[in-house]
Amino acid sequence: MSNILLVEPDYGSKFPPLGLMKLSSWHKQCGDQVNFVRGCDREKKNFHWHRIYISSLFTWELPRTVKTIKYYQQSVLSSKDIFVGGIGATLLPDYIREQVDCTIIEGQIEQPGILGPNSPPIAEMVPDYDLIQSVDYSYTPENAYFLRITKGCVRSCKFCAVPQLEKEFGYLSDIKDQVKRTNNEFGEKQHMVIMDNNVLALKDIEDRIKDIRSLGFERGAKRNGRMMTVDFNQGIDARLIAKKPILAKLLGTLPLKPIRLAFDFVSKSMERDYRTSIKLLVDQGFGSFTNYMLYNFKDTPTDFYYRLRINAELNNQLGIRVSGFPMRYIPPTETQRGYVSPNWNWRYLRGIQCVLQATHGLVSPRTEFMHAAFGESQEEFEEILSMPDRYILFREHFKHNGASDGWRKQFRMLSRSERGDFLTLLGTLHADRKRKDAIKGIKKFRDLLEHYYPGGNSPPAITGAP
Ligand code: B12
Repeated sequence: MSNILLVEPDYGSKFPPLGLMKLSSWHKQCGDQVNFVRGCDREKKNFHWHRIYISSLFTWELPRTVKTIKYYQQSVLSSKDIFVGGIGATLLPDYIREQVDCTIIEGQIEQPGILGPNSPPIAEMVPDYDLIQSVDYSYTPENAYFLRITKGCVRSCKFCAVPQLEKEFGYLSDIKDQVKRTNNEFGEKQHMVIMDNNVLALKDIEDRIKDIRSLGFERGAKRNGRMMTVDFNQGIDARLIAKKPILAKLLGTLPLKPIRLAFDFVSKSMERDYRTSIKLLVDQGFGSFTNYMLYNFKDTPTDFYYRLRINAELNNQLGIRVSGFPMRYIPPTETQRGYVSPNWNWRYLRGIQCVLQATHGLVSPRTEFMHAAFGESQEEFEEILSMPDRYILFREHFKHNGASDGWRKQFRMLSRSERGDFLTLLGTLHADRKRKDAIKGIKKFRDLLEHYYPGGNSPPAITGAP
């Protein structure tokens, strides 16, 4: 019997660490003693472990992941007994390798023998849902199956890491089998989260949807008096639905909540397909959408505002709720969150983050709220994003005491090119460690800067804003 420690670095994680949960199932089957912890834990560090597994997720959390690996270095006989895997480790293994000695497992564990002579294909294991009960951290949604039917994607969007992570699109595993095995070991669950990258591209999707229904997840189904739901969490491909309207009909047989599409860029065909697929889904009785909207990639602020307007228009036209879920692009090569694409500037990105802070990341489907949050015109949109954080976050308060009106007056006196210079200056100052000194030397824009850095000082940081 071996003593096994599974560690999820203490970054924010919505979903449970499924990779570790699968590893747990395997080790428990082997009769090993399995422990799970989040982050750096002194008690666990002081113990001797035969093996430690450390997961990784987003690349911008790799610095914290490396710190965690270093923390547990003395808790194993050899640093090679620390196994590190998951998405971050697959995308940027060298970042880890250059800083700390450990065994890095890149990619999916679909073959036997990867973790030792008799190790099984971990990807096929049922996650150990009991594992996460041992920590005082809430993963959401609770009481859900976390499933994958396919791997990879038929598209190769330049902004997406999936082509690197899962090279070929294909069938992964039988959902009925996954659910049955989970039920046998952990009991039935109320909800289903399906994490496929692009499930609708499956040729036999009709049969797979039938599988979901056969597991009791039919439109309107209840369990213990409560609605059962299915969430295709990564969104479904509007372009495929527009091309094959039967897909909307099939989806209409499932209890989808929320229903997620993506509107990631502006092009004539994308806009047409997006509108068409929403209409097709509305015909199936769906009235509430949460749609991913990528920004800070190749798009411009104008494109972004245009997409917000289309959502507002669809709300009004069809009497539905289309909430936008903006997703800020961060290249898969980045280990920090600060990336600013050439078409954007730091202030605008920060402005969007501030607007979204109050709404848990969602853009309200109601036109009047959308207008209040992001402005009634492109010009107003850009003006709102240019404002100091405090004026965006506490708009009513600063409007009331006149501070934001004072700012607006000064800002509107700038020419278009001066505004560009000013926004660039704000980005530079944000990154400047000796900001206070730098501000002292600035003459132009002096009064306006006072709103952002009163007396050269930074107002208290706004959590969540990069
Ligand atoms: C589910 C998911 C989410 C969930 C949350 C996940 C979580 N745990 O909290 C939600 C929907 C909230 C989400 C949000 C976002 N996500 Co996301 N998400 C995913 C998705 C679909 C799956 C990740 C996952 O949980 N996999 C579960 C594990 C079991 O699967 P696996 O990694 O395949 O596991 C295998 C191996 O990796 C390995 N393994 C796994 N763990 C371990 C551990 C050890 C020790 C070992 C040895 C092996 C091992 O073995 C497993 C079996 O083979 C991936 C895309 C993908 N296809 O992977 C994107 C992905 C990770 N997300 C991504 C992004 C960009 C985002 C967002 C930033 C989107 C946005 N712009 O707002 C947000 C960020 C949220 C935040 N906190 O800041 C990018 C990350 C790129 C990057 N630079 O890191 C990805 C890769 C998607 C993409 N299209 O590019 N996401």
